[in-house]
Amino acid sequence: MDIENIQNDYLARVEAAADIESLDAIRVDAIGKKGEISLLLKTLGKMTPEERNVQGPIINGARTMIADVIAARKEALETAALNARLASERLDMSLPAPQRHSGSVHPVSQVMDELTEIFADLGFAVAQGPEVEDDWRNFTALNIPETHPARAMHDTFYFPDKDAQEREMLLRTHTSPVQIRTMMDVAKRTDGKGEPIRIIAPGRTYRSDSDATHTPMFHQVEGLVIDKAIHMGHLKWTLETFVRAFFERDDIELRLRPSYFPFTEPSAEVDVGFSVEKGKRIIGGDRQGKEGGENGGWMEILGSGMVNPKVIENCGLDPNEWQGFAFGCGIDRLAMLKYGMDDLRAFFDGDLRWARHYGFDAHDVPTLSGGLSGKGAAA
Ligand code: 2NM
Repeated sequence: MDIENIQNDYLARVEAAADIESLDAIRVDAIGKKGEISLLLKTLGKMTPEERNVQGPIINGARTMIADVIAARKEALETAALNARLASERLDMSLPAPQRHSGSVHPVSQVMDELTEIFADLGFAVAQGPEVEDDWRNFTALNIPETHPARAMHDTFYFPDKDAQEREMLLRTHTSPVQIRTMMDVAKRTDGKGEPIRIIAPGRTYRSDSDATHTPMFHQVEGLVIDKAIHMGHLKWTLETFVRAFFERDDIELRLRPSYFPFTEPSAEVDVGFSVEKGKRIIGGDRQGKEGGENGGWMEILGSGMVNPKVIENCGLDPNEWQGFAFGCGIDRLAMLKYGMDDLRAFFDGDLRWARHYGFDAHDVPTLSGGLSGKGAAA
């Protein structure tokens, strides 16, 4: 076959090649080691110089031409393949993204953050302490006598063994030992001189109690203000301001009723007024304070009082110089009242459906775990 025909034959096959694989097969057939053109090139050596001068350029020209055409066709096929991929794999950015389950903030954490923020605005710092406490900080320092029912085995989770210093150890039954620690730290740091204190202590507490309204672990927030001339008026204003900020309404009334706690004197239980709207209890509103509970009434939410001078003395401060108020309340109950849950036990069951329903989006308020970054730190 004449070289021009051979060349045209390959050009036609290259033109017809539908993919890279068949193109490569053509390359091997034509200019591969044993390809048709390669074999023709080898015949040059046996030719006379005159013949070689004529055939050399023709055969080499055919080789170059076929190689170029194959390269051009290969590039065209690759471009087409890439375009096909781009078309088929294109992402439609306007399609809705698949639903993702993100975590949510537990109502207890949410309420702790709300409390922290409200009290930070009133100048309170957050204080924390261990959940495993000694009997002295949890009870004795707070003027709770050995015979007090709260000390009995059925209320308190005691550890079977004493600690290295022979102290009776327990799971704290309230966060008051944090206040004790704070006052003792101040007494130590100021060499008994003392200084003003404004703290809240939110956290886990433990009592051996379990029914629809009690879980063995629950959350409390307690507050403590110590200064030279603090009185019950400051207590009432502080709690009123807190309750109105927390429930986000200005028409909430407070009622203080005389009560008794060993660690405060005088002591008061604090009720908030509620109304009934569409069969549901609302904190605040028109009918609050109406006795009976059908259209409104009082609901107890806090305990409080002026810190017993014995407690201040137990912490190493001079009760003739320093006085103040303290209060305590249940965080879980605050969350139920504000966000409408009715079963406390569901708080700690770990059911994700509950967590998704009652949980909150991650937010940006200061968190206890993140610290307060100086905001509202004690004077
Ligand atoms: C309450 C009610 C009344 C309280 C007292 C103290 C301390 F340590 F300062 F004496 N901390 N918390 C207190 C007072 C707690 O909870 C119902």
